[in-house]
Amino acid sequence: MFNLILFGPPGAGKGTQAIKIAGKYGWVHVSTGDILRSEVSQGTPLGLKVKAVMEAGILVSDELLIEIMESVFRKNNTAGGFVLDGFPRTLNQAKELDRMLVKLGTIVSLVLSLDVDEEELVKRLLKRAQEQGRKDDTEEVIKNRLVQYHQHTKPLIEYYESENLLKNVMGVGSIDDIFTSLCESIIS
Ligand code: B4P
Repeated sequence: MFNLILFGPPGAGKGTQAIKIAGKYGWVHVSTGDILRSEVSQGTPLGLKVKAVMEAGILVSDELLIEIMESVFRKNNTAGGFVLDGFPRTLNQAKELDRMLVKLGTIVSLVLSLDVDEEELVKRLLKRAQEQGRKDDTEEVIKNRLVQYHQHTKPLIEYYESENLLKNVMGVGSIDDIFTSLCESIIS
């Protein structure tokens, strides 16, 4: 089982690239952002709980995320691989992920980190706001999401570097060129 984590700040293109990688290799694409947004749009009890938090650009609690991921792994226990997009986002989530994978007799295979400067991130997310109207793509919420990223998620770079699992990939350029670089990092 190949377990790939696609890592990066909000707007780095994790979702965009994760879909392409999952399609190419036949792996299961798990986007925690998409899972949470679908709960919100269906108005489930979980969705009602996380709606305000997401709209403010704050991270949803580790407890809920870990519960969601356990159920994803249980449902897909025969998968050949996973592309994790947006998870883990805290050190606690990363450690829980390790524990879940051990239970399945596997480990994190690779972490690919998309490097994109902050000016480009904001530009992309504001463009998406115009195209898709996502509630967390306003200028103020984007600022919050970047603060959350620097406080809680960026420290994972050190965690995965120390495990020798991290590779950096330039996340600026055409979607196809970035995809090619990611695929090269997967096979090398
Ligand atoms: P996510 O849905 O994961 O949101 P994201 O970080 O904005 O997306 P991504 O980096 O995937 O960017 P995308 O490809 O869409 O999270 C949303 C919220 O959910 C969080 O704020 C949090 O509240 C909650 N959440 C999710 N996971 C959680 C967790 N584990 N723990 C706690 N809370 C969690 O690309 C962005 C835009 O750029 C798109 O419009 C795209 O078309 C464009 N783009 C992509 N590549 C490009 C390129 N090369 N050039 C130009 N534009 C490009």
